[in-house]
Amino acid sequence: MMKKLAMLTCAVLIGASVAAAGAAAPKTLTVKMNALNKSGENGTAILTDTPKGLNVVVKLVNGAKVAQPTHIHIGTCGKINKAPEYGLSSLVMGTSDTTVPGITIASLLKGHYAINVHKSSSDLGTYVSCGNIK
Ligand SMILES: [Cu+2]
Repeated sequence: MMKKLAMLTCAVLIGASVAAAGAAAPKTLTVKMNALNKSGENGTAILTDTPKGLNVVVKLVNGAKVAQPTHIHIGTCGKINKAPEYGLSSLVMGTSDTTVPGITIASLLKGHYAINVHKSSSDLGTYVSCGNIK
């Protein structure tokens, strides 16, 4: 009798943990970054949910020595809202690592957002790389 109850409890616990894993949003998301305006700055942005917020690591080839302002904007690369929604650390030599508090992969996937890299702080109007968060 006791043995049967223990086995039943075990089965219920396994079932519960499988259900929880299935319902959870993805913990990481890779965004493909595409070069714009002949910059050659292709690469990825890897998004990871952390207890402190959304960690965004951007890695592009052909990066510049000057800081390249990088943000999450509302919209898509084809039709982007010019005002930055969330600031990321500027790219230097193609690399940037930022944790943005208060947002998650799931919250961004509810709308349309894109990661956008600008040529330099003195030439914000020229976009050098962009990736849609989807
Ligand atoms: Cu921007």
